[in-house]
Formats: sequence, structure tokens, C-alpha cells
Amino acid sequence: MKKLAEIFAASAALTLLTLLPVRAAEDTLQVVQQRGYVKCGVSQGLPGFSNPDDKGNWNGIDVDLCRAVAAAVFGTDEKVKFTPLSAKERFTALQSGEVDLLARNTTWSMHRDTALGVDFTGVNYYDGQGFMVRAELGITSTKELDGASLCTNLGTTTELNAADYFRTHNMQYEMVAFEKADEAVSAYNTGRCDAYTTDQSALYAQRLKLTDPKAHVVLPQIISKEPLGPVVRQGDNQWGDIVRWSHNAMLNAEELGVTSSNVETMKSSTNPSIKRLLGLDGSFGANMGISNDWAYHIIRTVGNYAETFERNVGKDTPLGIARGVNALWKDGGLQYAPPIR
Ligand SMILES: N[C@@H](CCC(=O)N[C@@H](CS)C(=O)NCC(=O)O)C(=O)O
Repeated sequence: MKKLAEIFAASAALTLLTLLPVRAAEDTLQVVQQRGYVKCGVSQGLPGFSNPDDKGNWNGIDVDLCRAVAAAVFGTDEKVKFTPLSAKERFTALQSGEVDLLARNTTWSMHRDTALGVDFTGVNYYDGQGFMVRAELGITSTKELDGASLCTNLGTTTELNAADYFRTHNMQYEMVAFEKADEAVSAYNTGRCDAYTTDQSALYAQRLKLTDPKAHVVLPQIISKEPLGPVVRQGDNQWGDIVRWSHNAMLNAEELGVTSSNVETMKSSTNPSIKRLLGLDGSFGANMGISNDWAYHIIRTVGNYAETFERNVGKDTPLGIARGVNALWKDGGLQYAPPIR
């Protein structure tokens, strides 16, 4: 009897399940279009990447990626709002729908990509973990950091890499991790730690916030791979495509010599790759549910990848970073976008 009752209950549950409406696949594009702007999760303030000025205007290479997505969707890079997120809270904010994407110096790792219900759509900055120390210590190599106390942030790959590195090299260390980036910087600044460790680009950025930036050196070694890129929720492929191709459009534009200053004249180019990029041939935008001139608007308003790199983190900025591994593949770097065709 008990068995029969169980079978009955199970089949009733099954019937109920089939009667329930099937949950529609998430449509972030539609939500964004109805809302009228993109919600982009950024850092709490990292010069060159995502940083607010005194008027509260955000800028940086990550911020430009958010703007590019807005330009692709709305034809203007202004329809975007920024949500500052700590390293620890960033994935929850994305999962819960508080933001439509993360563009926040976030390392693409297998665990994050496969276990958190999120997807990485590319790499907008190739980085690696480094260390900054006081110049007066005369340290030149990470190998000399045995016994050091390290300031950094909670919920980062930084903590995990440091554990691996020190263990592998039989070195002792004390990790002092903070939730807020500025807390870590100020702890290092006031001498609470011997070293500050994070992505090397961020070391250059955070050094600018120290009382005497010149009194600190960034060690040349890197101890990890930190491919930093935008992140979306898993399961909404169309939205993922829009974010992925917004970045790819900027890379392809650089490769084809299309810039924010020459994009209007480039409209009369006979180069088939440029015509496809600018939406004058094919239906590449329509295939993603947006206008065919999506990339034209990205280039017109934000520029190509070289423009955003040089404007935010390049040689003539306070960060002074060379293109290095972030050069295009044809110039010996790692930045390579699949073709628009
Ligand atoms: N790329 C690493 C580290 C990212 C990270 O959050 N770094 C800190 C230290 S620079 C940071 O971004 N702080 C700025 C902030 O939280 O606003 C990761 O994805 O875990």
C-alpha cells in the first residue's frame, strides 16, 4: 500500500510540474532595453580600470567596456550606470541580477567559470600577480619575501596564488586581507604590511594613492596568470554574445585602423572587413538582437582598443603601462579577436 501511495504522489508531482509554465530563458537584452540603461558592476575605485573622478564620473578601461556595451545596445555610450562592488561581493551581485555584467578586473579562472553560474566573455587585459615593497628595503625579487606580511583583498585569486607561491617555495608569510581595496592600500601605506600584493597593473594604480609613491617599487616578477575580463550570468547566450563582441569589435577596429576620429570617413571604405565592422554589409547586429551599426557606435563613442588602452592605462597616463602582452597578436601580443564575418 505504502508503495502505491508513493507512486501516486510521485506521478501527481510530475503532473504538477508539467502544468507549471516553463521558465523562459533569461533575456537580459530585453530587460536592459526596457530599463533604458545597462547596469555595470565595477570596482570600488581602481585608477585606469574603473575609477570615479571628483564629480562622480567613472572612467577606465573596464568602464569603457561597459560604455561600449551601452553603445552597442542603445547607440550611445551614456546609457549605463555603474555599481561599485568589492571583490568579495561581485559574483553575488551578478548572480542576483543587481548588475547586467561585471567589468571589474576579474580573473577568468576555471572555478569561477564552471561553478558560479557565470560566464567569462573574453579578456580585456592580460595581467599577472605582483608585489610592491618599500624601496628602502632594497628587495629586488619575490624570493626575498620569506616571512613577509602581505596586504591584499578578500575574495580574490591573489590570496590563493600567494598561498601556492609561498608554499611551493617553502617560504613563510602572513596574509592580511581586507574587504575594501582602500583599507588594504592604507594598511600597506601605514606600514601594517611589508608588501602589497595584487594584479601587477593594480599595483601601479594603487601606488598612486600612497603618501609617497616614489618610495615604493613594484617587483618585476609575476607569480600567476590573471586574465581579466567581463563576466555575465550563465544561460543567456545572446547577452553574452553582445558583451563578447563589443570587446571584439574594439580589437578588430584597432586591427583595421578604424578609430573614433576616422570612423566617419571609414564609412566609405571599400575594405569588406571594415564594411562588415561598421554594419554596412551583413546583419551581424540583427543576429544579436541589436542594430547593425552597433560597432560603429562603439568606435564612434568609445574608440578602438588602442584608444581605450592608451587613454586609461597607457604610456602617457599616470599608470604608464606599455602594451606588452596586451598588444594585438599581429604586433606580438595576445589580444586576438575572431573575425566579423
Ligand atoms: N584579479 C583578481 C583581483 C581583483 C581585485 O579585486 N583586486 C583588488 C585589489 S587591487 C581590487 O580590485 N580592488 C579595487 C576595488 O575593490 O575597488 C581577482 O579577480 O580576484
